[in-house]
Amino acid sequence: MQSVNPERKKRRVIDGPVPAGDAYWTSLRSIGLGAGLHSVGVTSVDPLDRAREQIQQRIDNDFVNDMQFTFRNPVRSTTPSLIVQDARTIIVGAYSYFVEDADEGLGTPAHIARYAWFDAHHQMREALTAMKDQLRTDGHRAVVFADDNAIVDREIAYRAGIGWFGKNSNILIPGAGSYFILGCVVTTAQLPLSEPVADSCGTCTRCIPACPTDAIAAPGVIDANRCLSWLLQKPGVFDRRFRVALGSRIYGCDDCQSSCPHTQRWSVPVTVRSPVRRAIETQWILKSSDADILQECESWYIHERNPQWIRRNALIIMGNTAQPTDAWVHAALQEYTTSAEPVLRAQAIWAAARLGLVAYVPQHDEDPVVAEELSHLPTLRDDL
Ligand code: B12
Ligand code: SF4
Ligand code: SF4
Repeated sequence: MQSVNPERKKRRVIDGPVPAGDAYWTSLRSIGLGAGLHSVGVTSVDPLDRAREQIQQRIDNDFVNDMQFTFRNPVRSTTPSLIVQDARTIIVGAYSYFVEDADEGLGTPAHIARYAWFDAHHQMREALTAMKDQLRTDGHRAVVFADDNAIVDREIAYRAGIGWFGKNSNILIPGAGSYFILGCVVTTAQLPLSEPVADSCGTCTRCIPACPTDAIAAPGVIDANRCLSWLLQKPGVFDRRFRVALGSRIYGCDDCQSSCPHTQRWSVPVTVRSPVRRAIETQWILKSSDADILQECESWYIHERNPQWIRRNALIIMGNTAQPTDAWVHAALQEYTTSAEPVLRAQAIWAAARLGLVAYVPQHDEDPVVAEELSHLPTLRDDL
């Protein structure tokens, strides 16, 4: 999720008549679909009023929990006309990230959510770029935004008729589910606007109880204080209340989508042009160098590119899923219960207590974060 878009610097001046209208849209549409997008649609650059109001409500209801992204500057991220001079329309594209499941055969897997199994963003950006290039060739200004804090993607996708807002807050595409990422091309071209599609959740509410932490506060409303997808990215000690629920997740969470009947039934397999990786060995994370972790997790959002947040998550997974008899667990506890980083010391102490390896739990620690952990030690894991 980047905040700086280098393409915005490249501006072109429009001379004379430029192509527009229905026939032009038909040709752009086939370029986008031909480049791998599953669906495309068009919306205006009118302000995203509903998204702005909802962002403000999330802030007022204390659902944001230090997230920055589109919440940092809500007016900017909901005013598309500000991001490309004289823009008239936004072409929105959806790119599938669905790949068939398979066992990675790892001893203690740290599971990755589907959207990060491969670099889907790179593939989507290429597809959007194909449309952008055509627009520029035809004399329009056109800029690609893919998971960029400058614009609220789901709201423009809804307006462009890509799909409806599911109760899990994702955009669901009719007959294709929600395993899609979204991006757009903001352009000066005048194109026919698409119509939003009707809600098809109906009376279904399956995703709400499927969330392991009750993070769906109301239909379409996520409380980031409880959402594992955010807590895995957030810096600091992992919220104690949700460590057990984290299970073996290392990055992202799929439960509110994998529980959805539309997504279960209709997901659209994508052709992947890079290696697919569904999980990483937990042991590997805990013994690898900073450089190796950052390289392995290159496309992930990692706060300040600091690998300690990935190690923190791996320590929780170890506490939740590893066997206390494994030699690597002892090596990791030895290293991390004496780490210079209080956050890692605290998480390692939690894992040691969960695994019943209390010999690694110190009596005292001067650091307030670790001292707090020592006064809230968890009970032994149920299966041990
Ligand atoms: C911040 C963020 C997060 C945060 C907060 C999520 C959230 N719901 O706000 C965290 C880190 C938790 C997160 C998690 C995930 N994210 Co995210 N995230 C973003 C980001 C950067 C901004 C989202 C935003 O602005 N939210 C603002 C709030 C107000 O929007 P909203 O929650 O969607 O609210 C809308 C609905 O409530 C709707 N609405 C209003 N009234 C009503 C009433 C009803 C009944 C309903 C149903 C809806 C509804 O209108 C609101 C405004 O549009 C976008 C990228 C971008 N630049 O837009 C990606 C994005 C939303 N994330 C995405 C993905 C893939 C995910 C994950 C699936 C990743 C994973 N596997 O872990 C999870 C899904 C969690 C979930 N259920 O939302 C995709 C979504 C694709 C899709 N098909 O919808 C996006 C668009 C990235 C991308 N470019 O593809 N994400
Ligand atoms: S991503 Fe996971 S934790 Fe977040 S709302 Fe969905 S199911 Fe709940
Ligand atoms: S599980 Fe049901 S309620 Fe939730 S998004 Fe899917 S169809 Fe909608």
